[in-house]
Amino acid sequence: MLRHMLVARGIDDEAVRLQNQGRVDLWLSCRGQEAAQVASAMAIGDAATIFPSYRDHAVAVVRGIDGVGLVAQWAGRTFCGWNPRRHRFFPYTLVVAAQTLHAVGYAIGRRLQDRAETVVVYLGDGATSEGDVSEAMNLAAVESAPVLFVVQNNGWAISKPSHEQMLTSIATRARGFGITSWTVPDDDPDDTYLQCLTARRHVESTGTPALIEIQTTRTAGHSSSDAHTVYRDRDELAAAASRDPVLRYRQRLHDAGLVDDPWLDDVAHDVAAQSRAMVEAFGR
Ligand SMILES: Cc1ncc(C[n+]2csc(CCOP(=O)(O)OP(=O)(O)O)c2C)c(N)n1
Ligand SMILES: [Mg+2]
Repeated sequence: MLRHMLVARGIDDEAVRLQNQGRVDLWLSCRGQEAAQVASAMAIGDAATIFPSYRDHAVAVVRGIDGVGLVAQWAGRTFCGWNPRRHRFFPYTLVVAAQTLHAVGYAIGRRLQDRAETVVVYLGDGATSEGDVSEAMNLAAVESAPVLFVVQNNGWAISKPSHEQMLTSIATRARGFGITSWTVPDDDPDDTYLQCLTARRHVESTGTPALIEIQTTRTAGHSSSDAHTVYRDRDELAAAASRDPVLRYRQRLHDAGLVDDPWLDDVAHDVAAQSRAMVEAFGR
């Protein structure tokens, strides 16, 4: 998990630099959400088909997609920088929440083809304010579609705080559709992994949907076109940065003797190679 988190952070940082240089048109950073994304993706494993939103770069990294593939769309080179079938990772969906309907429809379709498979869809807290998500959850529930909804609740839909979007939690709302659900704080990647594993096993063993709401914090703005310090409290942002999940996990594993400096150097070498490839592909 730590390797994937560090690689995702490196790709994100390089994408931000390329955007600042005008080489990439737009970038939506996942900075701070790496633990939520990597832990959930590792728990989900390789077999399920994933329908991502537009910010799930660390999930993509777990699925073997590299920085060049991830940034290609945002540099206007392609509609999708990877092979969705080979990676079992569908193209990013920028129409907020639409991927939830794609996921449920896909799961039902695969069952009709006698090729039932577990499907996972990633979405944000703001997406749950869209009617599409209510339709998707209800359809998944009544059709017993094996879909795991993974919600990253970072507390914001651009500048709209979660508490102005809903009066109860997303996990509670899922139960209203008859969907089993859990809420997990993503402070600890190991806990998130275990909770997501429970959710995955529920979907696999019952063939019914489930929802996991991961409470996370993004320390970057909504996009490279956003000035989030206009609407976010600076002290809260500074506190979040000091609890950075990537740095804390690295420190914890290092202190426990689970990773050492040569291992970290090896990961840094991978990160540098990805950065060079991205600069080569988009930097001129
Ligand atoms: C259907 C639709 N409405 C509005 C938008 C503009 N928009 C893009 S992202 C976003 C907020 C989504 O928030 P959330 O689901 O919490 O995801 P986050 O950006 O926090 O990861 C909005 C309103 C859009 N892309 N699609
Ligand atoms: Mg959000």
